[in-house]
Amino acid sequence: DEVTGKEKWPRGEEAVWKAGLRDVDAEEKTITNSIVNHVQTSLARQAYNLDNLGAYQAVALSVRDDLIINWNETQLTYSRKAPKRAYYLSLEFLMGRSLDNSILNLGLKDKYAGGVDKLGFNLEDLLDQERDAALGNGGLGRLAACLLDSSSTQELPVWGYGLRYKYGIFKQLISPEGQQLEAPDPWLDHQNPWELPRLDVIYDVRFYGEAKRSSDGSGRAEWSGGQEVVAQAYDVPIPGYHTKNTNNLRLWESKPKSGFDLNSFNAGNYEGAIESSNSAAAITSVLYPNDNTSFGKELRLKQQYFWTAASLADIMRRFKNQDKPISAFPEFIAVQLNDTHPTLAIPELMRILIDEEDQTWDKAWDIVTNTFFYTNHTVLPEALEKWPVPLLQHVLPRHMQIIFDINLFFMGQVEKKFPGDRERLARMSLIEEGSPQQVRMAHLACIGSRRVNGVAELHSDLVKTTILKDFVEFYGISRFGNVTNGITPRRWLDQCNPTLSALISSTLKIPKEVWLKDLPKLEGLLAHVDDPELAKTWAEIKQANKERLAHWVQVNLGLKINTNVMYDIQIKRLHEYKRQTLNILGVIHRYLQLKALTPEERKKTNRKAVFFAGKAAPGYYIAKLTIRLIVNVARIINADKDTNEFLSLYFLPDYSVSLAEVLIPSSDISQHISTAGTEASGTSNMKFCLNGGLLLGTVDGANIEIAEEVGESNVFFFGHLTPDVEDLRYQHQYHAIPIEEKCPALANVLNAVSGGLFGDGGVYEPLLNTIRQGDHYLLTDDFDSYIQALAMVDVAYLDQKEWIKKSIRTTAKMGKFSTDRAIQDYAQEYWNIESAKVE
Ligand code: 9GP
Repeated sequence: DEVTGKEKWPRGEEAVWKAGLRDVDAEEKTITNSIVNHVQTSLARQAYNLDNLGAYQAVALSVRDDLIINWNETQLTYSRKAPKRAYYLSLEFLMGRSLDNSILNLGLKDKYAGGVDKLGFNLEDLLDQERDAALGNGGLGRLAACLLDSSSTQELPVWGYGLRYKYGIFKQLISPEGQQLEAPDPWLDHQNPWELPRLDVIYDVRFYGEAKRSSDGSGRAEWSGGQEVVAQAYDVPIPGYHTKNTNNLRLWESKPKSGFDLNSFNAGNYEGAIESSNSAAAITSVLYPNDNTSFGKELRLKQQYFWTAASLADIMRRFKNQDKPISAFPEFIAVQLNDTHPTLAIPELMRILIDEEDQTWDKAWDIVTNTFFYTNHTVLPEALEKWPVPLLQHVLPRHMQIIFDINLFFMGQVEKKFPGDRERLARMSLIEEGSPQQVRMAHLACIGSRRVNGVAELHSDLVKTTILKDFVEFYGISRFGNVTNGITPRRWLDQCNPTLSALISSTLKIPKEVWLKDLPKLEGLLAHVDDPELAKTWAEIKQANKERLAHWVQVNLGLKINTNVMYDIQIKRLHEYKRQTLNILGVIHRYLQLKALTPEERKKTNRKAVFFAGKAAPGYYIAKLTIRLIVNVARIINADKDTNEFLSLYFLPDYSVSLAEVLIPSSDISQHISTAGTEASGTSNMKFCLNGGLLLGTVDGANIEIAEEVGESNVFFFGHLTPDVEDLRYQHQYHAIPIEEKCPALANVLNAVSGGLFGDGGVYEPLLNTIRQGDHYLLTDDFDSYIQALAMVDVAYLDQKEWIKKSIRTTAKMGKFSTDRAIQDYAQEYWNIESAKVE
């Protein structure tokens, strides 16, 4: 990807080269030619036995050709203009499918549909052949993918760096008893047309061994021995929307440095011979399936170092090609740390600068602290990463030395500013005392970065007043900021809900190519809220989207769902703080109430279908038990002839980006009901609202900013507020009130479950006990107001006219939540980079 800008036409005849270049603004004929060509050559197949999978592959390869051309021009432009660049380091990129997104962004969807049709295939069927690239757990990984889409769309010189896991997030199966089972996701089995292997972009990465400090007083050290593995790059082109700019996502794969050990092989020790190659390959073999929790596993630490070391080596090589003094590094490079996962990049850059580039400690530290930026995505204690000192010392001996040194300097500065404040020193230290001692990665990320941000206003305030409070007092407030998350409206409106997108264009009288890049333009819909024609079509589209979901469920699960009811959806990782438990207990409460009504009374109630989807971390017992409860409640109430017309319940297995694209446009109401102060932002809340679904939620994360935009009368809020939480938890500990007294409605529901109404006598006790004892997530405090909020939703929904108006108003006010805005915030307020348009 390097061009110096000085080169002449390299070799041969320019005219011949140019005549051979493919026209990216392809005509349908060019498209069919290209598809047929790929069928014949790349796939070595023939038209008469081509199935949908083969046709998908040929189409994908043809689209990839277009992407590669734009990718090349983009890299050429960036090399020639040499602007400051930003690198987004994320251990997760939850990309989902690429074909539909690529042809939409290229503006070629109609032409591809036409071309595919002429070849006897249906484009929608081919789109369905693609496997999701599921290299992430949830919101954090999907945010990274949305930000990349926006970086290309905004023509900003940004690259992503991540890992090419052989197995993405596990496939979720549900056993007949309702247990979550996990199966591997071998997503690369069908070849991945969206990546380009770079056999020549490789770096050695070392682990273990010995670090010897030099005795010459330079502060340098030599790190040798141990294990060396190779990082090889795979590039994934990221097309922008209606622009040639196509950024790069570079994913690393681990490989053995020297095939296998020939000596062992010759000695007949075949297993020993491949051992080292296995252990090298293991590094990028699987994504850790934990969301918002950290486990101190050695392999995870190796993943983190492998990826940061390869990425920094690559960034350094590109920088050095520019022939600039090393001190200019931060003028040309900004590196964003997505959560603490890439924090080892801080000591790694120190190591490179001191041990390899001969910089003094002070100069190196100056470069480092002007290069990195850190985004915090959670204040949950169980998610804040800490690595045991002995483990770090063993795996990365040189980095442990550097971390100790950083801490020594830092503690000196703190002592100077707050003399004698030993408690403060202990709180702020990079090293947490205990056995073993642990390295606090959030502290390292904070002191090694130029700026730190949270992902929604409330969350950024919490970062400043809780986990990093001492650091605000030390550095001053200006180091800390907020960038409220966003979503890309291309995937999360135009692609997943094309009819709504078309209706918006015709209502606004603005082509989608304009408003999809300038989302605040949606506000123009407000002028049409009272238009009965718009309301009618708006409602018809929602209805059609419910039918699309019902069709999906029928085909995939063999269940028939009523489409003439309200759709109430909660889709996200299973986690106690996200309170799927509150939702399912609310469903049971509703069921018990319906049972108690006469048939006549029931007819007056609002009918609804409740949907859940989401994965639980394989080791997260309580979360898995919640899934089991949902599945078994669904079994009972869907079979109850008294009530199933009024209330039905579905747990859709194996939640994914692609399933979200079907679920989100169908929702009337979606639930975002975390305990106040626990959900940093949430992003599916934005997706639902953009598609005209209303929000039922707590005053938490980005829900607050959504309500600020759409107006509180258009959202349904309930529950205690963040400042109450600490007191309530204290009361649970020391002044607990029996649940029967505190919240009889909830006690009644718990008794129904305990009593075996949903079978499985006794299995749910550990889950119910989390509420009866301690109730850390405040279900007993919020249940009554939750039920009231659900009742308000029912009342509001019965007035369909007003409901549709709320829905239009909600979509109209979602302009703020585009990742185009978020990436520009990062570009301007943090990285100081400018766009570099590919002409
Ligand atoms: O839990 C947060 C979620 O609220 C947020 O929307 C997402 C993207 O910023 O990050 C999640 N955090 C993590 O997954 C772990 O820090």
